[in-house]
Amino acid sequence: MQRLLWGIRQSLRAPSRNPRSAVVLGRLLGAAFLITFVTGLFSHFIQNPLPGMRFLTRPVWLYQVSQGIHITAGILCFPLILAKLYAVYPRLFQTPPLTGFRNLLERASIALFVAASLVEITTGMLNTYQWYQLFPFPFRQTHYALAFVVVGSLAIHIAVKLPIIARYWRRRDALDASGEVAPLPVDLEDGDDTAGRRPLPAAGITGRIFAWVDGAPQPERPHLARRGFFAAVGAAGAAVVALTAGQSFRALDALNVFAPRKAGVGPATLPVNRTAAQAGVSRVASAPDWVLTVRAGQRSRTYTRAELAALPQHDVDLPIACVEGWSQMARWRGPRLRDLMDAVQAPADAFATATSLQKGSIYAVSRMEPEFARDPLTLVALELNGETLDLDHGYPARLIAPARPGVLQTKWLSRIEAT
Ligand SMILES: Nc1nc2c(c(=O)[nH]1)N[C@H]1C(S)=C(S)[C@@H](COP(=O)(O)O)O[C@H]1N2
Ligand SMILES: [Mo]
Repeated sequence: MQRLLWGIRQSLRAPSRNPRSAVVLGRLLGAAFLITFVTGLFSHFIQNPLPGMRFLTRPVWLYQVSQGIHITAGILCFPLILAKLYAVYPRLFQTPPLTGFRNLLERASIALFVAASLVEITTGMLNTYQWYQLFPFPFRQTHYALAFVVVGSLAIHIAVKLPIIARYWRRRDALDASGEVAPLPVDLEDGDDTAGRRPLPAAGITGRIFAWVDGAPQPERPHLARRGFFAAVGAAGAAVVALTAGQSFRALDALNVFAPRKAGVGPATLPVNRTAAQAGVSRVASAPDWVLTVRAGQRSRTYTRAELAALPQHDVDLPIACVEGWSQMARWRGPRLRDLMDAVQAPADAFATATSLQKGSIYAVSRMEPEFARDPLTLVALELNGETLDLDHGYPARLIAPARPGVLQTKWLSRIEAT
């Protein structure tokens, strides 16, 4: 039994577990969380704008890059958070388990932070594979709400740990003359409440167990050195990023092993997110009597596909940039939305609400701010990469606009209303 405890202590005392490692990892993790939070808010508000919100329409790849960063930084959180937990988890077994109010706050906020962030990144990751069915709650609302729990508990955690963070922030303060990480000063130990005092002895059986653990022999030689630890974390981080980021960043496409979609695979070489069959529109979307209705107040017009094709046609290069992280540039051709809006004399500051033939899906309607509706690059697309739009890409006609998320690029259009 003493041997077993000795083994536990040995592994808990790895030199990579020290306040400096915790601070360095914390900084990286903090940066990754901040980046995912900010890009996440952008994605949230462009899909659910508050009244009066306006958005940039250039660069056309703004959403593509922002969401690519969101997913990539989110994936990077996995190795970072595991490393951070590895570096600090012996703290779970501190003796005694609570030393005061500050310590209670610290432990509660870290418990909440760890739990919320693991759920956040795991469901986010599953969502990129479209495995929404795996959890019994709506993804979008949960992901959004949890983000605030994560950021809030992180803020408390940082506030409580600030003295330690400051003490170990700079390398030259963190290491002593021999290059070793300086031991945590007694007054910075978890739970400042006990500073300068002996911790209260824990009572009863738990107290005896803790005393026994404390009395176990100390390890003589470290296990895993600090350098090796950071090299391993760096390699794991680089690997998960390199093996998935290709879905968002073309330069890494060849390495895109794990990400769910491959560039260039699909009709007209563009991946499909939801097929016509999955959306239940195959029959209505291929009906010969299809028309697009465009309305502004009392004025309305209908267009057959041939009539749309007879309007002035424009070619634009715009990406499909899915919230799930994959994206791809494509060439689209069709009439401008603003020409259709003008034909029914829609006011210049009108929003455009596009409705799909698809029924009962949140993707079936997309509301567009005037800056997108009036943009010369916003088309009712009839062709993709030089071919008639495939049924799975939204035939007979779909919306395509710059700097917007894929979910708002509505396929199988039925109506466009100026609102
Ligand atoms: N009507 C409708 N439009 C839709 C969708 C949908 O499910 N239904 N999916 C959206 C999503 S999530 C994306 S990423 C893009 C993908 O376009 P693509 O399938 O042509 O690549 O279409 C969008 N348009
Ligand atoms: Mo999407």
